[in-house]
Amino acid sequence: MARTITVAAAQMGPIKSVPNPGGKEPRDAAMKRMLALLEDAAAKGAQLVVYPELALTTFFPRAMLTDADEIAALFEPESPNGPSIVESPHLKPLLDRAAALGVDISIGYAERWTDDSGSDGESKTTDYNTAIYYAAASQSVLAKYRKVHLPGRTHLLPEGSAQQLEKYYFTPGNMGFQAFRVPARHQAICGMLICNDRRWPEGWRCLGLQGVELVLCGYNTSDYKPQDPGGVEEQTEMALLHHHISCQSGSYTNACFGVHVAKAGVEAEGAGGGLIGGTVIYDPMGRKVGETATLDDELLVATLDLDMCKRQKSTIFNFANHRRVEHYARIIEQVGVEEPPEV
Ligand code: CDT
Repeated sequence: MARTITVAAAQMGPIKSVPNPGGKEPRDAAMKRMLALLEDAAAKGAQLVVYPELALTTFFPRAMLTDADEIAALFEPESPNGPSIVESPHLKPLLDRAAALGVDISIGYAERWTDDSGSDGESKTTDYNTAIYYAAASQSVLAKYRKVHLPGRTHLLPEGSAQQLEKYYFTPGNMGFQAFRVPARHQAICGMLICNDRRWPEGWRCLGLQGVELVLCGYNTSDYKPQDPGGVEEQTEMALLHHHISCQSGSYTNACFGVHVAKAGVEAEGAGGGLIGGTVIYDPMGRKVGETATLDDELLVATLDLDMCKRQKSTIFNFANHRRVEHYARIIEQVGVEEPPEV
């Protein structure tokens, strides 16, 4: 039997941040749009719908918020004994409808995790940039991934610059790159990345080494930063080029499909408010399966034959036959560049 899965990449247009980034109004409006995309995807035969990074809110790391309540409103509280993300009023309507339609969901959100891992078993809260895979068959979260590569910084650049403050808001993920099976989808081997992760071959390879067949990745990538060289058009073109290079090479060198889903368009006036589109699916040969054309809510639906991964996994990228790990120590032992001494 063919191991096919019909996937919908649910690109979202902007979630406007005004007047209140985490407020009820933008959340309700965004949920309506996500539900409309889900209905459309299900009508087109999708078995899995993939939404962007931080899909429930505007991409708030473009601004430095300092009010604790305002920040808390952007996060989903979770802890080992509840609350749980599946019960979040901000996400439940989507998951409930997905379960009724028999459609799986992968979606990104801001997670506020509290457990007793503090010193002396004290309560400790950590904020992550997170994605989940929700399976309709079991009505449960099959897998969770916390973004490892956080771009940007903890402090503001000079006024007029586009800001990227993920290091201010989030802690790097602590779950590694864990592939997982989806039983109801022919035991598909899936993995998740979030935005900046797609630029790092290390994460892809960790998934590749687990035989990954389908990588799911939502993103918010800015189109223009006044502090960088080049005008809007030139920078946008470059941002799209680097996005495609990263996604294409990740799929090719790990012999897997990749579904990459944008939140696109202008979310906020001022520097850094614009996000690229370019939602795209690549196949294990590195070929583009399809790409969106707008900066709005737009679906990209494709039926993927997971067995297509086998050819590359058993030939040019047969890792067991060809990898030479005795020469790769530098990759895990060294972080920054160490140039050879001058001669
Ligand atoms: N959200 C996210 O990770 N954005 C980063 C912006 C980095 S600046 C090019 C990204 O890698 O797309």
